[in-house]
Amino acid sequence: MQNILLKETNKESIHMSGNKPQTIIGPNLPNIPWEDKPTGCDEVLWRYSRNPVIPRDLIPCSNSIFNSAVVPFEGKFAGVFRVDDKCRHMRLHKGTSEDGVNWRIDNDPIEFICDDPEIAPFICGYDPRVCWIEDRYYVTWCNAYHGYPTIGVAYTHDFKEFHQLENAFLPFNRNGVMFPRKINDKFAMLSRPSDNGHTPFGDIFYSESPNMCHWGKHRFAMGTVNNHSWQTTKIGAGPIPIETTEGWLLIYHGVLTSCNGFVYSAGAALLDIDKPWKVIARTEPYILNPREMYECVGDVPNVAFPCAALADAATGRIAMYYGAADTVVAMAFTQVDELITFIKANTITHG
Ligand code: BMA
Repeated sequence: MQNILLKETNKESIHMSGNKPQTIIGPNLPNIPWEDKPTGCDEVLWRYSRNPVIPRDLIPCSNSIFNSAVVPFEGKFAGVFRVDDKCRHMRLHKGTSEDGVNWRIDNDPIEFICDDPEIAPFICGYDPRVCWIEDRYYVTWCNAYHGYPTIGVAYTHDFKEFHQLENAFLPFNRNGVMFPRKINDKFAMLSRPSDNGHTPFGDIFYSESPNMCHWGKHRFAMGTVNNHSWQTTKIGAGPIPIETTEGWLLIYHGVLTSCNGFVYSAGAALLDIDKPWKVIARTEPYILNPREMYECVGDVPNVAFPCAALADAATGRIAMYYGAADTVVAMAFTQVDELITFIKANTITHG
């Protein structure tokens, strides 16, 4: 399990960083997947040369495996994976990995332990995120409650038993993404109120909770950008925000509606540490958009949908996981100082 005492180590590594600023406030994770930026690449985020890392047919039942969440676990890695099965039911499966690249995913879906029959029936679940807070891993996902999408919540200590809690919000909502520590003594979550279909709108809101059951103090955080950009139609939080000395680093998805349908790209923002609904800076250009074959061709073409990131405070390395074309899982890398510099240099000044 992660050790929050490591935060102390990282304060040291910030001071000891010499001429390269190291700005992640979090654990040192020297074993996260990594590949140096290819020579000649001028992107702030670069794709893994072995993409996609998880094929659609990794397990017998899978039609596709994508939009999935990965965390450090007991010195290795664990995750919750979106598996659409061959009946096209949307399910959540757990998995483990020694290296964060090669995964063993359970053949059977997670069976959540829930003693409340009002919320226990599992209709479908998708787009999970996993977040370590204090003493356990919290899982959030898009859950169907009476058939309507909302934010499902569960926790696990061991990636064996998953205990389901109350849904965080009323329908309709998607992309519930928790912060990795309490903020102002409250649990904190970003979400994207939506509709019962493919949602042709959507902004990101911030909510807090004293107990992981009752959520309130909802604040508008970030909206779409109405000048025909990659983030014009809707946006949604991606991986768990990464704490840095410059603010919360949030990677998020944005959607453009083309004459051929939605196009999902990714951008990044810096949010205020104590009031994360205040945006410090936010990229006008995308940092990743669908252009490789595995991002453009699949069950839903033209989708790059980030759901997880591993960050090593000592080196500033970030390894991001994203679903590609609603079919496979791919990875991309960046350096925290490079990404923060890019966000500040390319921030939106309008919209
Ligand atoms: C969204 C979600 C995502 C999916 C995306 C593109 O509404 O369903 O899971 O990746 O659409 O199809």
